[in-house]
Amino acid sequence: MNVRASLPLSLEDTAFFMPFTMNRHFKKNPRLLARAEGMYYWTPEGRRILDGTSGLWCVNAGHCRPRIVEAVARAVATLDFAPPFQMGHPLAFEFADRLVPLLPKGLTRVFFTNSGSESVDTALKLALAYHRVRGEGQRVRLIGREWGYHGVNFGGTAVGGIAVNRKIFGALVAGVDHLRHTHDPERNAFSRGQPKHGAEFAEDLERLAQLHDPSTIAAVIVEPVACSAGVFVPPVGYLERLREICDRYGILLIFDEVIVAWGRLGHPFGAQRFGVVPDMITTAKGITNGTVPMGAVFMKEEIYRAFLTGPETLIEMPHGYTYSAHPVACAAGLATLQTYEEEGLLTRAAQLESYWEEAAHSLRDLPNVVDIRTIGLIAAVELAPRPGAPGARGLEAHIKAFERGAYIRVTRDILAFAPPLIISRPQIDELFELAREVLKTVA
Ligand code: PXG
Ligand code: PLP
Repeated sequence: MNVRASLPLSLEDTAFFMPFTMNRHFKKNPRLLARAEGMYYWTPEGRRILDGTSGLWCVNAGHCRPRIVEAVARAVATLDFAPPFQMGHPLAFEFADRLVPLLPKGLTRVFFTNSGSESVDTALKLALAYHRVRGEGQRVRLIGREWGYHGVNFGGTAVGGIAVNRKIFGALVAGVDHLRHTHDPERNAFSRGQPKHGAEFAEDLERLAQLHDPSTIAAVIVEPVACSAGVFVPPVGYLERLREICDRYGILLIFDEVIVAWGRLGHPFGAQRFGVVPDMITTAKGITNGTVPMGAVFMKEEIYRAFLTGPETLIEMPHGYTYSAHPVACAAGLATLQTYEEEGLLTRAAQLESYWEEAAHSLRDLPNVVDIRTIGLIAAVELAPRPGAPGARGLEAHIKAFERGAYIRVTRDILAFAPPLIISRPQIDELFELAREVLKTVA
C-alpha cells in the first residue's frame, strides 16, 4: 500500500497545521503511519512499528480489532447521525447502562462528550452548576494542580498546570488556583507503583481552602496518575487525603481518568486501583479503543439528582454537544466493552505489572537515565536534559526508536510507555530491548 502517492511530494508546504507538533521539524522529517493491526503499526513503506504508547494512550485493546471495526461499519450504515437534544437512539441508553456496573460504587450517571477536553470542561461546568442549583452559587473557584493536563479547552487549560500549554493563551478562566505537583525525586526516584513519600502535598488543598475560604471552592480536579506531563504517580495516602479535605468542606473531587481508565492500572478505573471514590470521573480515549472520538463524564447520583428540580418542561442542564452520544461512537464503545470484558483486558495489567516493572527498571543502568517510574502498564524513563537543550535528547530517542521499529511517546526528556493491554511478555521484552539499544546511542 502506497499512501505517499496521494501526498504532496514534500510535506513542507502542506495546508495541515499539525496539533501539538513541531510543524517545521516534522514536515522536514515526517513519521507517517499507514496501517495498524494488534500491537503494530506499519509505515507507508511497509516497516512494522511496535506500538509502545497505544496510539496516544487510547488503543487499549490493540489496533483494528475486527469486532469493533464491524460494529462501526454496521452503525454508520444504519444510523449515521441522530440529534442528541430532545431526541434519542437506543445505543446511547444501552451504552450508558452498560458502563455503570464498571464504575466505582456510587457513580451512577453518564454524560457523553467527544473528547477528554470536552469531558473536563463538562465536569467543571457541572460542578459550578451543581453548587448553584443547590443554593451554593458562591462556590466559583476551581482547583487544579501543577503539571496537570486536562485537555485544551478553556476550562481544562485553566486548571491545567503545564506552563507551556497555558502561557500564550492569556487570562483563561477566573478563580482558578493550583496545588503543587507531587514529584519528589530526591525521596522517590526509581519508584515502583506508588512512591512512599509525599502524602503531605495534599495539605496544599487545606491551605488554598483557608486562603480563599473553603465555601468559595467548587471542585478540585486531578489526574490520579499525571500521565501527559511525564508519569507522576500519587504518593501513598495522597489521594485519600485530598478526598478527606474535599469531604470536610463540601468540595467536589474530580478524577481526570482520560488515560488511566479502561484497565491501564489493572482495574476498570484508576479510582478502584487507589481505593478512593471521586464525585466525578472524566474519561475519553479507551472508551472506544480510540476508534471513534468519544468521551464521558461519570458522576454520583446526587449530582444528577440535584438538577431534577424545576418544571419537567424545562431543560435541566443547558449543556451538550452536537455529537454527544453519537450513534457510531456508542456502537464502537459497546463493541469495545465487549472486547475488554471477553479478553479480561480491564484487569490484565494487574497480571503483567510485575513483569512490566522489572523490564522497565532494567534500563536503570543506562547513561543519562535519572529516574524510572512505573505503575500498571505505564512506565516513564526520564533522561537528563542536555545542557542548554532541554528536550533534544528525548526527541532524538523518539526518532531513533521509530527508525528501529517502535513508537514511544516522548515529553521533553521523558519517554512514556503505555502499550495496548494485549501486549505479550516477549513483546514487553522487545519494547524495552529496543529502548535499551536506542538509549545506548543517544549520548
Ligand atoms: N485529560 C487528561 C488527563 C488527558 O490525558 C485530556 C484530558 C484531553 O483529552 P483529548 O481527548 O481532548 O485530547 C487528556 C489527553 C501526551 C498526550 O502526550 C496526552 C493526552 C493528549 C495528547 C497527548 O501524553 N491526553
Ligand atoms: N458554533 C456554532 C455556530 C454552532 O452552531 C455549534 C453547534 O450547533 C457549535 C459551535 C458547537 O458545536 P458542537 O456541538 O459540535 O460542539
